Amino acid sequence: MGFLEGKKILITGVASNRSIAWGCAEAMHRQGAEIALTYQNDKLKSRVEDMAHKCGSDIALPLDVAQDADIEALFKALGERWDGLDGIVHAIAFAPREQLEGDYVDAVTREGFNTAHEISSYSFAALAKAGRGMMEGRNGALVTMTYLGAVRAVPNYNVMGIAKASLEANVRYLAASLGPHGTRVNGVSAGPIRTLAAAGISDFRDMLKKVEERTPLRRNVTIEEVGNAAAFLCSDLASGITGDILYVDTGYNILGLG
Ligand code: 0WD
Repeated sequence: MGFLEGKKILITGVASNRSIAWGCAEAMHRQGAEIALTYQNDKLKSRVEDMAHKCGSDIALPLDVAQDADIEALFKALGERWDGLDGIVHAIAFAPREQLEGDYVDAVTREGFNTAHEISSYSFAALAKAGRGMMEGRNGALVTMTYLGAVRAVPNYNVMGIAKASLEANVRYLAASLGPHGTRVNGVSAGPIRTLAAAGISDFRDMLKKVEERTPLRRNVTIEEVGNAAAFLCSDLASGITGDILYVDTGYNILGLG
């Protein structure tokens, strides 16, 4: 029996079979969870529906986190299928491409800053708020995906690093707010993985190579490994853990002079 048997988990941010969200969906399905997926736009609809089927689910719902109406409709639709919710995985981030290259001060704009924060950080609080009712008193958990750029200045990551710092603070504030209602909130800080979102970061290939050369385990992390950690955090095995950031990065974050 899997350690998520009987749990109902909503997973956002599946864009392809390379997505971290897909690693989470597969890992959680393996552990016996019932899965619901979301897709950002109509272009992704049939792909995400097929991926939901692979997890034994027929729940794939639209969600653009920039739209309050989408968030509201998502939980309404989910409520028609499920009597409660035990977990939400937030694996969504976006900044305009020109924000993610070159010098931070040259690149940053008011609009780029606001967009990065709205889509990559506020959306986590928005999902927590909208899902709160369905999760009340079920010992459920929220998990988001963050990156080392939240706490270190990483070349080209720029405004996304500041949005991730906001997201990590969001983890702590949400944990404090939802803990008394029986809901835990944590983040996974993943090492770099080649996904659609990562393709937008300038010199990403170079980043993968540098990590592989220097990190304690001498390899990059996989979506399966990140998914397994997220599955653990959503499970009752992690019942004492909230407000935390778990590094799943083959150890890179511990290095000083790598
Ligand atoms: O190296 C990496 N890939 C890392 C990613 C290292 C550490 C953390 N992360 C984080 C990302 O910042 C993000 O928060 O993991 C999360 C998932 O990212 P991913 O799996 O790397 O990327 P991807 O497969 O592209 O999925 C992210 C998806 C979007 O994909 P694209 O590339 O089409 O923007 O987030 C979704 C979208 O499907 N997304 C949205 N969903 C709903 N509403 C929105 C939106 N407005 N914007 C983006």
